[in-house]
Amino acid sequence: MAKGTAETSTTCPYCGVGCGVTVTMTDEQVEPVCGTTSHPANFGNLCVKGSALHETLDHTDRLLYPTIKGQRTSWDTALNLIADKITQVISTHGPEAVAFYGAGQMLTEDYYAANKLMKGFIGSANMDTNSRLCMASAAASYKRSLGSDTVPGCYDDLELADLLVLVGSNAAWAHPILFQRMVAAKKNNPDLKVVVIDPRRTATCDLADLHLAIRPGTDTTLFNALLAYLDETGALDLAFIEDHTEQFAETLEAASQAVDGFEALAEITDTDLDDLQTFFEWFRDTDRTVTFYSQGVNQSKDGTDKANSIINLHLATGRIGKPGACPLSITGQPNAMGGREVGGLANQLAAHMDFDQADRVRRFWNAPAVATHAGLKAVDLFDEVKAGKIKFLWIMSTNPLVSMPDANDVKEALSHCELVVVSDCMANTDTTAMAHVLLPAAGWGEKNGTVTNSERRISRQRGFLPSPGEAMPDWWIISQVGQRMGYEDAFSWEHPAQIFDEHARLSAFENDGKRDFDLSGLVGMSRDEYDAMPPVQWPVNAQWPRGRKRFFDDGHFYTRNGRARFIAVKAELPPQIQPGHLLMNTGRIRDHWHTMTRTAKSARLAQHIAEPYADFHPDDARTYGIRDGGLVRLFNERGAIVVRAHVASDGRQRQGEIFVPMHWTDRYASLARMGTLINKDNDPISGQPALKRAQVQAEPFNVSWKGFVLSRDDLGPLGSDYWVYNRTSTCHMYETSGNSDPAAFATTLAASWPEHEVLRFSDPKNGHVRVAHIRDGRLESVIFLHPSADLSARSWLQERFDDEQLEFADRLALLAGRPLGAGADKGKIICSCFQVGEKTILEAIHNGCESADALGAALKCGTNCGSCIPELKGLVGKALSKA
Ligand SMILES: Nc1nc2c(c(=O)[nH]1)N[C@H]1C(S)=C(S)[C@@H](COP(=O)(O)OP(=O)(O)OC[C@H]3O[C@@H](n4cnc5c(=O)[nH]c(N)nc54)[C@H](O)[C@@H]3O)O[C@H]1N2
Ligand SMILES: Nc1nc2c(c(=O)[nH]1)N[C@H]1C(S)=C(S)[C@@H](COP(=O)(O)OP(=O)(O)OC[C@H]3O[C@@H](n4cnc5c(=O)[nH]c(N)nc54)[C@H](O)[C@@H]3O)O[C@H]1N2
Ligand code: SF4
Ligand SMILES: [Mo]
Repeated sequence: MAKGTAETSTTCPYCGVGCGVTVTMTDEQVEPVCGTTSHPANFGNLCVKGSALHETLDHTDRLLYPTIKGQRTSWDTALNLIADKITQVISTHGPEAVAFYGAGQMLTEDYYAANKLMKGFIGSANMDTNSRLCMASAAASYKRSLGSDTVPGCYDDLELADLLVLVGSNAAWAHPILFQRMVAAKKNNPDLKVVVIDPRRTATCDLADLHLAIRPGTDTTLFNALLAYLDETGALDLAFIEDHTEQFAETLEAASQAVDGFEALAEITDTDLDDLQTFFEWFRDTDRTVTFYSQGVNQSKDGTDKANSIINLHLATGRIGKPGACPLSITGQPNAMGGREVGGLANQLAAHMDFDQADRVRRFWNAPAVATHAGLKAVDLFDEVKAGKIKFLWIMSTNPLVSMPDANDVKEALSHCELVVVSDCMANTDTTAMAHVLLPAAGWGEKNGTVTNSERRISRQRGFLPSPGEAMPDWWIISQVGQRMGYEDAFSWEHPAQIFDEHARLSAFENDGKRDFDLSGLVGMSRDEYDAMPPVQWPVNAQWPRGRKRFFDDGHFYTRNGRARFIAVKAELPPQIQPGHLLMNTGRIRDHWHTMTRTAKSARLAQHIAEPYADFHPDDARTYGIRDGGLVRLFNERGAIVVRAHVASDGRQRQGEIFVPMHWTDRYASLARMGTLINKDNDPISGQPALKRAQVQAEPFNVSWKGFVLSRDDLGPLGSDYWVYNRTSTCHMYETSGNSDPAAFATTLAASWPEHEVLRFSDPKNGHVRVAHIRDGRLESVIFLHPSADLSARSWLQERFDDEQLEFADRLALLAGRPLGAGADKGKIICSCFQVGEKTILEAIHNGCESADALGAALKCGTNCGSCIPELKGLVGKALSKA
């Protein structure tokens, strides 16, 4: 290592794959991060979000100091205010009037502290988390069936399987490193078949031998029919059913009533009969089957049943806990699993214990008021806030004004609460705007602790940077409040290692093999041992000192009688779509993370998809008069958004349905919080909202001009009818459109620019405006507006923000937007890692690079993280079919 260089191994803060990341600091500079070769989740690979981590660490927009009603204050004042308010609310209204709302992005130690304070010392279980929106149904289904919230398998199973069934998962974009492992597995094992079950044809389908583009919500019917088919064709593992399970007969009976034959099934699921038959045969004939599922399953009104219908299939065939055979629900957030372990959800207590074990937890914590019954789940929790019953609400590490269903109602709810506290790293999220007290949290790279990934693997997050301003780790903030409420002993930790130790001891407390979650083997680690702790899959105990890959291979389950339970699930038909409405499906894109507070900082990530959009089937676009690339207004009785319309002429979108990404907020777009359109329907068992479903109407959003604004400074909300904010590597960039007079809009934006610093081109008759602001020879801003011209080429203008002094020729060219002479534009960036644009790629295809590999060899695109390979293949396919 070079002089002044330090290396830290830590874990990626994004998705539940939980990749190891190695960070090198050279003279206090963070070098581009790499994957940790020895980490068993990723073996050195990183996806595009992971590899852009170092680009998100600057302090722009960071929340630096505690504030009360917008005024800076000291930690002491803020913490005392919170402790006093909680104490007062408890004494006047009881503990049920206090609530916490956390996230699967808190570290286990943070989460443990918050859960202990609420469920042990405040005395209610009103601590819920955004995991309610994410994997509550998966957790509920495991508990119903296996007796515990235990993920049976591991990532290696993906490589050992002969059949991978991906249900409601767009792993290519949402779990890219696991997707790459699947891609590699298929290369190594030509017999491996991949089936994708998703109403949309996503990038994940690139790997599919079979894609079932089912009618949304018909999964349970499909899996019930499959169970009946397995029975009819003699494919059940009768010995396993007999020895290790119960309730099979009634479950099969219910499943058999699902549909009558393939034709009926094809009709209900709106899929091809032959495809269904193929899928059923493959499932019947393949012992090594992994069913990998995510939000298309969980975020449904019947999410728990859907998940159980999958688990039923695996129990019926004995395909659980065996190499290459298991149901594998995949978690989204880096520490969704850790949240489940500490009891972050309102219906759990701690360390996989339920409220019937409250006494055990009380004795361990020596706590005065351990909650004895479940608290409010997210949707109900915010309803109670709105009803004025919750007087104190503390939101940590999540942005519910964007991510909750009926997001405008959540906004209104917060305005009814006596005290809203928000802990976040960022100052200006949609949710921080509603807080009375803001607490600056230390972010990734600044804090220490652990996270657990989708295969139960606990990994260390290690800090390598100081926190800016007065930001502090969440566990510290929470324990300070605990101390100030009078519980000095219970919250006296000085380091997360002590919290982890307590967490491990609680998991071991009076366990004796009765509970799946057991970290007894990690009790009593020294600080050094904690710091050096390698990634390990729980449980870690005397029987499994190095962790356990798979559960249930021994046929033992954590139900009272040790048998797994089949769950009879009745498939409900999806609701009728009202005439004139479209079914809105929502989800993720490749390069943004949730509400974008971190990924929007990386210019590279912003390029892949720069605007909020809706994918339309061409027939629907025609019906509603929507043009590809035009703006569309989506609305219903709850809200409205305006996004870019993409007309999917490649068959990726089913008719009558649209897809809208979840990411854009009021910070990044004029009107794009799609959560405002979704109602509060949720699963009766898990309480997980049906976030994949809303009925909306669509109409063109007509504008008379469009254009862009580039600026050295962040201009905040732009004030035009439509705008979207993006960072570029040199400046801030707004896409904008409007109906008002474009010249007047430009004049308002330029109001503060001294006239002698302004270059102007204006053709008011044609609505054509170009303005540039140059100060001391440096470019400060440009505004380009036009009713119709294609203003997409702008990379040259962006580069000018890097010039200390504009060249004379460039000044002349400024309002042309391109250098005098030619200057090629790369087009839309497809490969973020190597900044390879669509135009460059199409040109290379034209010149004979007719596969993703050939493109990689010529342009390097797709050769680092590989996330863009499906798109490269798509471009090749499209170009070749055109030719
Ligand atoms: N790039 C990126 N990656 C992420 C995240 C991110 O924000 N950005 N977030 C992380 C988090 S927290 C999560 S939870 C995961 C989510 O990961 P995924 O669940 O894979 O992602 P989504 O895009 O939410 O939804 C997956 C698919 O469900 C499909 N679907 C909708 N309705 C149905 C249905 O009725 N049946 C079936 N079978 N499918 C349906 C959708 O069309 C969609 O393609 O991603 C994680 N990874
Ligand atoms: N319609 C629709 N809605 C959805 C979904 C969907 O598919 N469709 N998906 C749902 C799912 S699965 C999820 S997981 C949620 C995600 O939704 P959210 O949790 O609301 O989204 P994030 O942007 O991840 O919010 C995390 C916040 O925590 C802050 N933060 C980051 N690190 C820290 C830290 O260490 N400490 C503290 N205190 N703050 C920190 C970030 O700046 C950010 O403001 O959205 C849900 N909502
Ligand atoms: S797949 Fe990408 S986002 Fe997910 S943990 Fe790995 S590097 Fe991070
Ligand atoms: Mo999630």
